[in-house]
Amino acid sequence: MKRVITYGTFDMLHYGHINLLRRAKERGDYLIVALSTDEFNWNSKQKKTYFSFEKRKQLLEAIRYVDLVIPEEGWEQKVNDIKLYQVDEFVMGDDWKGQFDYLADETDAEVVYLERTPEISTTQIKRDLNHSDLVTEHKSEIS
Ligand code: C2G
Repeated sequence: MKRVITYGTFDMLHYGHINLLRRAKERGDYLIVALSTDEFNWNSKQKKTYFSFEKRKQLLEAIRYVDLVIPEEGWEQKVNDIKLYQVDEFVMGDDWKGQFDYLADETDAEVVYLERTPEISTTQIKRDLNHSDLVTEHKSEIS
């Protein structure tokens, strides 16, 4: 059984995340997602998530490609996770290309970067929603 792991915040789940998870699962038989906790997001990634860890975990567990969700509490847990869960392949979107190559030296896992899905991101969704509010407000003012 080939075991794959990937890491992320997965806030406001969108098709870019799903494309990543689908392709990660296609590379093996069992996919583990290490989901960033609220504390890790805030303290280490300066990310304030829209959904809490529990809600983001619930969403990920509903995805057919995902077999197990574990917490990501820090940058340094990856080597231990790979050993503990006997992971064969570590997968990330290629916005992280090169950042995790050290894992191939420190573990038996392969490191694979998959192409990001263009145009979509949680930040973009928030930006678009804010802009649409402004436009709506503006229209209501002039109508
Ligand atoms: N992703 C993607 N295409 C997008 C958006 C995201 O392929 N349009 C991928 C990212 O490359 C990442 C995964 O989806 O592999 C999760 O993205 P984020 O939730 O933004 O995760 P990130 O904040 O990059 O956290 O230790 C690693 C970090 O936890 C990664």
